[in-house]
Amino acid sequence: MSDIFETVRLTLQAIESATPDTSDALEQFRIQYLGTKGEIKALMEEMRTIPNERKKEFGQLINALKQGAEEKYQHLKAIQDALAENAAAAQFDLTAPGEPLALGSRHPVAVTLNRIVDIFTRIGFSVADGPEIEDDWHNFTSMNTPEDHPARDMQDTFYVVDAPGMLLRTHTSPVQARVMENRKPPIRIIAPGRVYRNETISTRSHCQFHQVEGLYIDEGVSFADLKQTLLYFAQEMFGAPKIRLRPSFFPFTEPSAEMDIWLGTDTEKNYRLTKGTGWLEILGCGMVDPQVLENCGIDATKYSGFAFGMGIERQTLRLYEIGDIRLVFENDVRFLRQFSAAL
Ligand code: 2NL
Repeated sequence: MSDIFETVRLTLQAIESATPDTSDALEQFRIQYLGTKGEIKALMEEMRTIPNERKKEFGQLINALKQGAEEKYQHLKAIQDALAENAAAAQFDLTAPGEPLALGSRHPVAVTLNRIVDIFTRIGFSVADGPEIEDDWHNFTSMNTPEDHPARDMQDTFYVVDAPGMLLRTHTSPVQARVMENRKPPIRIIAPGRVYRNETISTRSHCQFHQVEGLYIDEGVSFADLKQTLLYFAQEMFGAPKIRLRPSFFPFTEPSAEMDIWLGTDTEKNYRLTKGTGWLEILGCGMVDPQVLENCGIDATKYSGFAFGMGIERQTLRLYEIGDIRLVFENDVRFLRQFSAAL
């Protein structure tokens, strides 16, 4: 009986004087005193041999023992963990060279866009932008698109369900409409950006494209200015020696034309691309319809202007001889990486 109390006292002393200063020793300490087969557990099991009048005293001693062992263990464990962490940190070589960062590359559509912007800014055009969610006026009505025009069809245009009359712009003309409303000529701008078409032909077809439109309004701007400006563009962009303008129709220009560049038929590729004609269609253009000028608050008796528009993806395919437009939308890095040298 007194032996067991003596054992508790000795165990308490042993715990107090223990100095487990390595992680192995500390683990040993834990197993010896706090483990499921440890000394404290064994002492607790002696409870049934203690006479009732001393059970309380014994219980308190055992609790003190258990608490003392646990506190010592937790305290030393915290110190050892902190030391281990410091040791790991000390091994970190601050002078070692860093992990190489993989550099991304510009998307080929962005490269194409930058080139177009570059060419036009060199001859005095500045870049304008505007909202991608537009109203009917700036996207259609101001641009002379009649109420029953097929482009307004739900099949072709994304309308905002909760906002009647609002839509995703189908071209960047509304950017130019806004500039005309807010500025006086001379106006010489290009408007690059995202445009949206509801392509219901296939669920896999893309609904977002990029476009650049250009606008030049001043006193006495003529079709000759249009022709020379676009010839300069064709030369700079594609190295094309000459252009051809074919009559066409757009609701916002009169007269209107499609511009082809001369590729020739001397290579098999050119022959295929131009269907044997040597000419490749690049963009649409024309003299801004006087009604469009008036719609946007510009005096059509005093001013005239030309405008043009082109899809950028198409120019990208041309520039890099990419065979399938889906490649430029999929953004597979194995494809994109090939343009890392481009600007
Ligand atoms: C095409 C043809 C074109 C325009 C866009 C325009 C803009 C204003 C006034 C008049 Cl503000 N016209 N833009 C003119 C002719 C053609 O785009 O095939 N685009 C992909």
